[in-house]
Amino acid sequence: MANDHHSVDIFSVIRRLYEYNALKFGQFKLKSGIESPVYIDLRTIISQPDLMIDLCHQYVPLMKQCRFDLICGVPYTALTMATYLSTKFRHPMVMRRKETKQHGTKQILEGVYQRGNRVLIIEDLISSGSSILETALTLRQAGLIVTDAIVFIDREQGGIRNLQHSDIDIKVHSCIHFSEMITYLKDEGHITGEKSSEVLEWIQSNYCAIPATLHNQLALTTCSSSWKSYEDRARLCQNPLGKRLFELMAMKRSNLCVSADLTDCQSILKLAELAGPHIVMLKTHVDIIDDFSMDFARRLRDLAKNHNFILFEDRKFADIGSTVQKQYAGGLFRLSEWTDLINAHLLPGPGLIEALRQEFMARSFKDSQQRGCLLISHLSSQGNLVPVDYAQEAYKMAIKNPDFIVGFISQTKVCTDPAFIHMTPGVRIGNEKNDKLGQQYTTPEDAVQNKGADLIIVGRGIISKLDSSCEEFETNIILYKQRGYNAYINLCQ
Ligand code: 5IU
Repeated sequence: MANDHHSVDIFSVIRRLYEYNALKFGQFKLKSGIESPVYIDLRTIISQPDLMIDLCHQYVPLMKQCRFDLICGVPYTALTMATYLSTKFRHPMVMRRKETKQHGTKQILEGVYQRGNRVLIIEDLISSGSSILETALTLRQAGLIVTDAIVFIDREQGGIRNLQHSDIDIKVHSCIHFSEMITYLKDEGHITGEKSSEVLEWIQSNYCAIPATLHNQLALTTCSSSWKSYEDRARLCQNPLGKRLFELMAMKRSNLCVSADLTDCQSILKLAELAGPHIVMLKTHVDIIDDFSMDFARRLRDLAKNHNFILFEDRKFADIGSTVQKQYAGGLFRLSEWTDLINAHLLPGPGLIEALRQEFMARSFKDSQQRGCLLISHLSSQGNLVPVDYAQEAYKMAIKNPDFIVGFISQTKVCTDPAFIHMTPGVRIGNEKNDKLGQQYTTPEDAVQNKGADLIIVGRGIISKLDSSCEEFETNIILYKQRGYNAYINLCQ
């Protein structure tokens, strides 16, 4: 990088930004709908070339700390800054389009680059980090390496930390922090002490998250470049049940779990018999069965053995460890004696997981059956109150217990670790988009390709055909099996 002899104090830039009305104080409605007492609009400075130049030079010392071949400005505001830095210091630039061109080459990335080139992202300010992430995703999809970004102002609303997330891993450098800027404006008498406290308080209590849809896209992007077959994933699994599940999925060419939400034993056994050849898992809710008996459980187990599928009781444990142990091992249902897989909520904390681990160990010692647990990271129902950071906590819990946590019941990707499975309910082919009681449906393709499902869970879409002819039942279940499996295989292309 050429030496930069253009030295201008950053606070003089801040003062001029304030004078030119690029920093505004008052009441502003943001894109998100939230009212903010401050508004930063660096777009206006394209009409103030001297200020633009002085602002751009603030990036230079930080650029010296980064290793890169190319620079890329986040559209639109930072394009001007990136262009100045590119031409002034002879750094080749690439440009990301915000919208794909409808004609010509349909390129989303303009400029000359080679896979493996390192790109430094230039941005004007960061709040959640979403804009930087969007640009980084496009660059990474083109085979470019993104490790660093530089922003002029860090709004201190969580963006820098958001981008440190292990799935994203971008280090963001900032020329100035929002609080430093406000303190300077207060000390110089441009804003009152009262205004400064109000604005600082507002910033502190308005953390900005990266939208789940974008995060999901990220996990899928990372995934598609490292797509693995079920066989490969079986080899990476540390727990025997997860390993067996991936092996079954590869062998049966199926990623289908049927949810046997039926209320009598006879119908469930009929479903297991008919669905058995096409599924890798049958999910039960034993507490909805009117005539449950351990004899039924044994017959179901025999069918699972004959047709080679896993039994999953969707029990959703959510109590303190000692109660969960009793719920799992005892009562009318004695789940530990016949189910392979159960699931649990994280809300009660690690005691619950430890309780299940102890029970699993004790039982496996006696009967050497493989057992596993899924963590609930999301729910498919509309308006559910599962917090956004639940999925991250689920992942943390899973990596602490890879010997018996098989994966997640999820609606978006929790992690890119191929050893953990993502299973997604709320799947149905047809016109139903919901069931009027909160359930939300999507197609097998959407579940696998957009929501990150490795395995789809289908209830009414399949069991509604149980009373139809055997052919009709079979045609329908094969359709689910093929669409779910093909969606996974298509991801590798
Ligand atoms: N199930 C969900 N959503 C969830 C979880 C479990 O639907 O988030 I966790 C269960 C409920 C039902 C099955 O047993 O999956 C879905 O059945 P339908 O495909 O009939 O909606």
